[in-house]
Amino acid sequence: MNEKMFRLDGKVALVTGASYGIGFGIASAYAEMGATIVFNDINQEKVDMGEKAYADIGITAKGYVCDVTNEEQVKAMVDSIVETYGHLDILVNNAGIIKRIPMAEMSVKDFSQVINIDLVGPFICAKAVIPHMIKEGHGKIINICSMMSELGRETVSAYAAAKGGLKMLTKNICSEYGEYNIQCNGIGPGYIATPQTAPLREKQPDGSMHPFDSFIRAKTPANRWGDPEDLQGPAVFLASDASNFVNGHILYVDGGILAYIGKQPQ
Ligand code: NAP
Ligand code: GCO
Repeated sequence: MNEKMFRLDGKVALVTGASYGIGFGIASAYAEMGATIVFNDINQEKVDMGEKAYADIGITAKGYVCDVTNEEQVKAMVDSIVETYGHLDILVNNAGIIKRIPMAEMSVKDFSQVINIDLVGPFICAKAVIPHMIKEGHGKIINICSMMSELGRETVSAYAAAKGGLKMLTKNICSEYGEYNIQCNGIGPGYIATPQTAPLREKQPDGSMHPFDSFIRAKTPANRWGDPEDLQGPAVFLASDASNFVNGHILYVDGGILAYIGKQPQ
Protein backbone atom coordinates (compact mmCIF):
# COMPACT_ATOMS: atom_id res chain seq x y z
CA MET A 1 0.00 0.00 0.00
CA ASN A 2 1.37 3.42 -0.87
CA GLU A 3 0.00 6.87 -1.63
CA LYS A 4 0.59 6.45 -5.38
CA MET A 5 -2.52 4.27 -5.40
CA PHE A 6 -4.50 7.50 -5.12
CA ARG A 7 -2.65 9.28 -7.94
CA LEU A 8 -4.09 9.69 -11.47
CA ASP A 9 -0.85 10.35 -13.35
CA GLY A 10 -1.10 9.37 -17.02
CA LYS A 11 -4.87 9.01 -16.91
CA VAL A 12 -7.32 10.79 -19.23
CA ALA A 13 -10.58 11.77 -17.55
CA LEU A 14 -13.79 12.97 -19.21
CA VAL A 15 -16.13 14.81 -16.83
CA THR A 16 -19.46 15.72 -18.40
CA GLY A 17 -21.12 19.07 -17.72
CA ALA A 18 -18.00 20.33 -15.94
CA SER A 19 -17.77 24.04 -16.82
CA TYR A 20 -18.65 24.78 -13.20
CA GLY A 21 -20.32 23.23 -10.17
CA ILE A 22 -19.67 19.70 -8.95
CA GLY A 23 -18.15 18.61 -12.26
CA PHE A 24 -15.64 21.44 -12.17
CA GLY A 25 -14.67 20.53 -8.60
CA ILE A 26 -14.15 16.88 -9.49
CA ALA A 27 -12.23 17.60 -12.70
CA SER A 28 -9.98 20.09 -10.89
CA ALA A 29 -9.12 17.47 -8.27
CA TYR A 30 -8.33 14.92 -10.99
CA ALA A 31 -5.95 17.41 -12.62
CA GLU A 32 -4.24 18.07 -9.28
CA MET A 33 -3.75 14.31 -8.95
CA GLY A 34 -2.05 14.15 -12.36
CA ALA A 35 -4.86 13.39 -14.81
CA THR A 36 -5.44 15.02 -18.21
CA ILE A 37 -8.87 16.64 -18.09
CA VAL A 38 -11.47 16.90 -20.82
CA PHE A 39 -15.02 18.10 -20.30
CA ASN A 40 -18.12 19.03 -22.26
CA ASP A 41 -20.97 21.44 -22.06
CA ILE A 42 -23.95 22.13 -24.27
CA ASN A 43 -22.76 25.36 -25.89
CA GLN A 44 -19.52 27.04 -26.92
CA GLU A 45 -20.04 29.94 -24.52
CA LYS A 46 -20.11 27.58 -21.50
CA VAL A 47 -17.17 25.58 -22.86
CA ASP A 48 -15.13 28.78 -23.28
CA MET A 49 -16.13 29.86 -19.77
CA GLY A 50 -15.07 26.50 -18.42
CA GLU A 51 -11.70 26.42 -20.18
CA LYS A 52 -10.95 29.89 -18.79
CA ALA A 53 -12.03 28.87 -15.29
CA TYR A 54 -9.65 25.89 -15.39
CA ALA A 55 -6.85 28.05 -16.83
CA ASP A 56 -7.40 30.58 -14.04
CA ILE A 57 -6.42 27.87 -11.52
CA GLY A 58 -3.52 26.63 -13.61
CA ILE A 59 -5.25 23.64 -15.22
CA THR A 60 -5.20 22.94 -18.97
CA ALA A 61 -8.56 21.38 -19.75
CA LYS A 62 -9.98 20.83 -23.23
CA GLY A 63 -13.70 21.43 -23.58
CA TYR A 64 -16.08 19.95 -26.15
CA VAL A 65 -19.49 21.25 -27.19
CA CYS A 66 -21.59 18.13 -26.69
CA ASP A 67 -25.11 17.40 -25.49
CA VAL A 68 -24.95 14.14 -23.53
CA THR A 69 -28.36 13.15 -24.89
CA ASN A 70 -27.06 13.24 -28.48
CA GLU A 71 -25.45 9.86 -29.19
CA GLU A 72 -23.77 11.10 -32.39
CA GLN A 73 -22.16 14.05 -30.60
CA VAL A 74 -21.07 11.87 -27.66
CA LYS A 75 -19.51 9.23 -29.92
CA ALA A 76 -17.68 11.92 -31.91
CA MET A 77 -16.38 13.51 -28.69
CA VAL A 78 -15.17 10.19 -27.25
CA ASP A 79 -13.55 9.16 -30.54
CA SER A 80 -11.80 12.56 -30.70
CA ILE A 81 -10.51 12.17 -27.14
CA VAL A 82 -9.12 8.69 -27.84
CA GLU A 83 -7.59 9.88 -31.14
CA THR A 84 -6.01 12.90 -29.42
CA TYR A 85 -4.75 11.29 -26.21
CA GLY A 86 -4.57 7.61 -27.19
CA HIS A 87 -6.91 6.45 -24.41
CA LEU A 88 -9.80 7.43 -22.12
CA ASP A 89 -9.49 5.96 -18.62
CA ILE A 90 -12.11 7.70 -16.50
CA LEU A 91 -15.66 8.85 -17.25
CA VAL A 92 -17.62 10.91 -14.74
CA ASN A 93 -21.29 11.17 -15.71
CA ASN A 94 -21.91 14.47 -13.98
CA ALA A 95 -24.10 16.47 -16.40
CA GLY A 96 -27.62 16.77 -15.07
CA ILE A 97 -30.64 18.98 -14.57
CA ILE A 98 -33.55 19.16 -12.20
CA LYS A 99 -37.06 20.49 -12.65
CA ARG A 100 -38.97 21.14 -9.41
CA ILE A 101 -42.65 20.73 -10.37
CA PRO A 102 -45.44 18.84 -8.52
CA MET A 103 -45.73 15.53 -10.38
CA ALA A 104 -49.43 15.83 -11.14
CA GLU A 105 -48.74 19.23 -12.76
CA MET A 106 -45.60 18.15 -14.63
CA SER A 107 -45.79 17.80 -18.41
CA VAL A 108 -44.59 14.60 -20.05
CA LYS A 109 -42.14 16.81 -21.96
CA ASP A 110 -40.57 18.15 -18.76
CA PHE A 111 -40.50 14.72 -17.11
CA SER A 112 -38.92 13.18 -20.20
CA GLN A 113 -36.29 15.91 -20.50
CA VAL A 114 -35.02 15.22 -16.98
CA ILE A 115 -34.97 11.46 -17.56
CA ASN A 116 -33.20 12.00 -20.89
CA ILE A 117 -30.38 14.13 -19.51
CA ASP A 118 -29.97 12.53 -16.08
CA LEU A 119 -30.37 8.85 -17.04
CA VAL A 120 -30.25 8.33 -20.81
CA GLY A 121 -27.25 10.69 -21.08
CA PRO A 122 -25.10 8.62 -18.69
CA PHE A 123 -26.15 5.48 -20.60
CA ILE A 124 -25.08 7.07 -23.91
CA CYS A 125 -21.73 8.23 -22.48
CA ALA A 126 -20.97 4.91 -20.79
CA LYS A 127 -21.90 3.02 -23.98
CA ALA A 128 -19.46 5.19 -25.95
CA VAL A 129 -16.49 4.71 -23.58
CA ILE A 130 -16.84 1.03 -22.61
CA PRO A 131 -15.44 -0.42 -25.89
CA HIS A 132 -12.31 1.74 -25.47
CA MET A 133 -11.96 0.70 -21.81
CA ILE A 134 -12.31 -2.98 -22.73
CA LYS A 135 -9.56 -2.53 -25.35
CA GLU A 136 -7.30 -0.83 -22.75
CA GLY A 137 -8.00 -3.54 -20.16
CA HIS A 138 -9.24 -1.12 -17.52
CA GLY A 139 -11.67 1.73 -16.88
CA LYS A 140 -13.44 3.78 -14.23
CA ILE A 141 -17.01 5.00 -14.66
CA ILE A 142 -18.41 7.22 -11.92
CA ASN A 143 -22.07 8.19 -12.05
CA ILE A 144 -23.15 11.22 -10.05
CA CYS A 145 -26.27 9.95 -8.36
CA SER A 146 -28.07 11.72 -5.52
CA MET A 147 -29.78 11.33 -2.18
CA MET A 148 -32.79 11.11 -4.49
CA SER A 149 -31.42 7.77 -5.62
CA GLU A 150 -32.75 6.66 -2.21
CA LEU A 151 -35.34 9.19 -1.09
CA GLY A 152 -38.18 11.18 -2.62
CA ARG A 153 -39.46 14.61 -1.86
CA GLU A 154 -42.15 16.91 -3.19
CA THR A 155 -41.69 18.29 -6.74
CA VAL A 156 -38.67 16.19 -7.80
CA SER A 157 -40.37 13.07 -9.19
CA ALA A 158 -38.55 13.06 -12.54
CA TYR A 159 -35.20 13.73 -10.90
CA ALA A 160 -35.68 11.01 -8.28
CA ALA A 161 -36.79 8.52 -10.95
CA ALA A 162 -33.72 9.37 -13.03
CA LYS A 163 -31.28 9.21 -10.13
CA GLY A 164 -32.86 5.99 -8.85
CA GLY A 165 -32.42 4.56 -12.31
CA LEU A 166 -28.84 5.82 -12.43
CA LYS A 167 -28.11 3.90 -9.22
CA MET A 168 -29.31 0.70 -10.87
CA LEU A 169 -27.53 1.49 -14.17
CA THR A 170 -24.36 1.80 -12.06
CA LYS A 171 -24.92 -1.66 -10.57
CA ASN A 172 -25.67 -3.10 -13.99
CA ILE A 173 -22.55 -1.72 -15.66
CA CYS A 174 -20.61 -3.22 -12.73
CA SER A 175 -22.33 -6.57 -13.30
CA GLU A 176 -21.87 -6.62 -17.07
CA TYR A 177 -18.34 -5.19 -17.43
CA GLY A 178 -16.56 -5.94 -14.16
CA GLU A 179 -14.85 -8.91 -15.84
CA TYR A 180 -13.05 -6.43 -18.14
CA ASN A 181 -11.51 -4.65 -15.12
CA ILE A 182 -14.01 -1.80 -15.44
CA GLN A 183 -15.24 -0.44 -12.14
CA CYS A 184 -18.52 1.50 -12.21
CA ASN A 185 -19.50 3.24 -9.00
CA GLY A 186 -21.71 6.14 -8.01
CA ILE A 187 -21.29 9.17 -5.84
CA GLY A 188 -24.44 10.31 -4.05
CA PRO A 189 -23.88 13.91 -2.99
CA GLY A 190 -26.05 15.37 -0.27
CA TYR A 191 -27.14 18.99 -0.61
CA ILE A 192 -24.27 20.84 -2.27
CA ALA A 193 -24.04 24.61 -2.77
CA THR A 194 -24.01 25.02 -6.56
CA PRO A 195 -26.17 26.89 -9.11
CA GLN A 196 -28.49 23.86 -9.19
CA THR A 197 -29.46 24.37 -5.55
CA ALA A 198 -29.22 28.16 -5.46
CA PRO A 199 -33.03 28.56 -5.50
CA LEU A 200 -33.19 26.50 -2.28
CA ARG A 201 -30.79 28.84 -0.50
CA GLU A 202 -32.06 32.23 -1.63
CA LYS A 203 -32.65 34.73 1.19
CA GLN A 204 -36.28 35.60 1.80
CA PRO A 205 -37.55 39.15 1.04
CA ASP A 206 -37.21 39.98 4.74
CA GLY A 207 -33.59 38.77 4.68
CA SER A 208 -34.32 35.55 6.58
CA MET A 209 -33.03 32.14 5.56
CA HIS A 210 -34.91 30.17 2.91
CA PRO A 211 -37.07 27.61 4.78
CA PHE A 212 -35.42 24.81 2.78
CA ASP A 213 -31.99 26.08 3.84
CA SER A 214 -33.01 25.82 7.51
CA PHE A 215 -34.59 22.42 6.84
CA ILE A 216 -31.48 20.94 5.25
CA ARG A 217 -29.17 22.25 7.96
CA ALA A 218 -31.43 20.61 10.58
CA LYS A 219 -31.35 17.35 8.61
CA THR A 220 -27.55 17.35 8.26
CA PRO A 221 -25.46 16.24 11.26
CA ALA A 222 -22.66 18.41 9.83
CA ASN A 223 -25.19 21.31 10.08
CA ARG A 224 -24.08 22.77 6.76
CA TRP A 225 -24.49 22.50 2.99
CA GLY A 226 -21.75 20.64 1.21
CA ASP A 227 -19.35 22.25 -1.28
CA PRO A 228 -18.00 20.69 -4.50
CA GLU A 229 -14.68 20.40 -2.67
CA ASP A 230 -16.30 17.90 -0.26
CA LEU A 231 -16.71 15.53 -3.20
CA GLN A 232 -13.11 15.73 -4.44
CA GLY A 233 -11.59 13.09 -2.16
CA PRO A 234 -14.32 10.49 -2.76
CA ALA A 235 -14.19 11.17 -6.53
CA VAL A 236 -10.39 10.75 -6.61
CA PHE A 237 -10.67 7.52 -4.61
CA LEU A 238 -13.21 6.03 -7.05
CA ALA A 239 -11.11 7.09 -10.07
CA SER A 240 -7.86 5.68 -8.67
CA ASP A 241 -6.26 2.25 -8.28
CA ALA A 242 -7.16 2.48 -4.58
CA SER A 243 -10.71 1.42 -5.52
CA ASN A 244 -9.95 -1.37 -8.00
CA PHE A 245 -11.98 -3.88 -5.96
CA VAL A 246 -14.86 -1.47 -5.32
CA ASN A 247 -17.60 -1.99 -7.91
CA GLY A 248 -21.31 -1.27 -8.10
CA HIS A 249 -21.15 0.87 -4.97
CA ILE A 250 -22.93 4.17 -4.38
CA LEU A 251 -20.76 6.29 -2.07
CA TYR A 252 -22.99 8.83 -0.32
CA VAL A 253 -21.19 12.06 0.47
CA ASP A 254 -23.97 13.82 2.34
CA GLY A 255 -22.70 15.01 5.72
CA GLY A 256 -24.72 12.22 7.32
CA ILE A 257 -28.21 13.19 6.12
CA LEU A 258 -29.20 9.66 5.09
CA ALA A 259 -28.27 8.35 8.56
CA TYR A 260 -30.07 11.03 10.57
CA ILE A 261 -33.73 11.53 11.55
CA GLY A 262 -33.13 15.28 11.87
CA LYS A 263 -32.71 17.78 14.68
CA GLN A 264 -35.72 18.22 16.98
CA PRO A 265 -37.26 21.67 16.36
CA GLN A 266 -36.37 23.95 19.32
P1 NAP B 1 -25.27 22.48 -12.14
O1 NAP B 1 -24.54 23.51 -11.36
O2 NAP B 1 -26.65 22.75 -12.62
O3 NAP B 1 -24.35 22.02 -13.38
C1 NAP B 1 -24.86 21.04 -14.22
C2 NAP B 1 -23.96 20.99 -15.43
O4 NAP B 1 -24.48 20.04 -16.37
C3 NAP B 1 -23.89 22.34 -16.16
O5 NAP B 1 -22.58 22.58 -16.61
C4 NAP B 1 -24.83 22.11 -17.33
O6 NAP B 1 -24.54 22.88 -18.45
C5 NAP B 1 -24.54 20.66 -17.65
N1 NAP B 1 -25.57 20.06 -18.50
C6 NAP B 1 -26.90 20.13 -18.33
N2 NAP B 1 -27.52 19.46 -19.33
C7 NAP B 1 -26.54 18.99 -20.15
C8 NAP B 1 -26.53 18.23 -21.36
N3 NAP B 1 -27.66 17.83 -21.95
N4 NAP B 1 -25.34 17.93 -21.92
C9 NAP B 1 -24.18 18.36 -21.36
N5 NAP B 1 -24.11 19.09 -20.22
C10 NAP B 1 -25.29 19.38 -19.63
O7 NAP B 1 -25.37 21.16 -11.28
P2 NAP B 1 -24.47 20.63 -10.08
O8 NAP B 1 -25.10 21.02 -8.79
O9 NAP B 1 -23.04 20.92 -10.33
O10 NAP B 1 -24.74 19.05 -10.26
C11 NAP B 1 -23.90 18.25 -11.06
C12 NAP B 1 -24.44 16.84 -10.93
O11 NAP B 1 -24.55 16.50 -9.54
C13 NAP B 1 -25.85 16.67 -11.51
O12 NAP B 1 -25.97 15.40 -12.08
C14 NAP B 1 -26.74 16.76 -10.27
O13 NAP B 1 -27.96 16.07 -10.46
C15 NAP B 1 -25.88 16.07 -9.25
N6 NAP B 1 -26.17 16.40 -7.86
C16 NAP B 1 -26.17 17.68 -7.43
C17 NAP B 1 -26.40 17.93 -6.07
C18 NAP B 1 -26.42 19.31 -5.49
O14 NAP B 1 -26.89 19.46 -4.34
N7 NAP B 1 -25.94 20.34 -6.19
C19 NAP B 1 -26.60 16.88 -5.19
C20 NAP B 1 -26.62 15.58 -5.69
C21 NAP B 1 -26.39 15.35 -7.03
P3 NAP B 1 -25.36 24.25 -18.70
O15 NAP B 1 -24.90 25.22 -17.66
O16 NAP B 1 -24.96 24.66 -20.08
O17 NAP B 1 -26.81 23.92 -18.57
C1 GCO C 1 -33.67 19.21 -4.45
C2 GCO C 1 -32.17 19.26 -4.66
C3 GCO C 1 -31.59 17.86 -4.55
C4 GCO C 1 -30.12 17.93 -4.73
C5 GCO C 1 -29.49 16.59 -4.63
C6 GCO C 1 -29.64 15.98 -3.29
O1 GCO C 1 -34.38 19.99 -5.09
O2 GCO C 1 -34.07 18.39 -3.62
O3 GCO C 1 -31.85 19.85 -5.91
O4 GCO C 1 -32.18 17.04 -5.50
O5 GCO C 1 -29.80 18.46 -5.96
O6 GCO C 1 -29.88 15.76 -5.66
O7 GCO C 1 -28.84 14.81 -3.26
